[in-house]
Amino acid sequence: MQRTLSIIKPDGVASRLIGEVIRVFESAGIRIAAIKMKQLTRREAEGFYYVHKERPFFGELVEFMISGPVVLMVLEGDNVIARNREIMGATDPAEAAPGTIRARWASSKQNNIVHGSDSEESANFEINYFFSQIEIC
Ligand code: FUP
Repeated sequence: MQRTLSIIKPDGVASRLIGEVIRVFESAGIRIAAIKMKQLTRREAEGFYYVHKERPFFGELVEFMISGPVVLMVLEGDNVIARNREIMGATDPAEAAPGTIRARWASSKQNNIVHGSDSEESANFEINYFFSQIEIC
């Protein structure tokens, strides 16, 4: 059993897609082990994306991530890190496979509805960044 961090980004929340995204995960047999809504502070968003801090899009990405509340979730299931990445689709919605969350609802590489950890190492960092052990069921 594996865990990963999923975020419904501000565009997903603003477009009232919280229920749709959770439906996709639950329909795929993925369990929601923790969930909360939060308005990220600039500091929290910068810390979360610190691996991207030298990238040209970092400033805009942080602005976007603090532009409204997000939904933070711990997903649990077999091979859930890779499965969630498949279900989300490619970063750029133009390249995302049909039926994926990003192909269906994302509008750009930045405004792409969801985040999902890309490795076990980042999943551990990201889950612990937002959740304490007692918040995970
Ligand atoms: P992903 O893992 O699919 O979310 O994509 P990356 O780790 O490559 O990028 C992290 C986030 O940076 C993306 F979700 C959105 C943002 N990004 C941009 O805003 N512009 C880009 O050109 C690439 C990524």
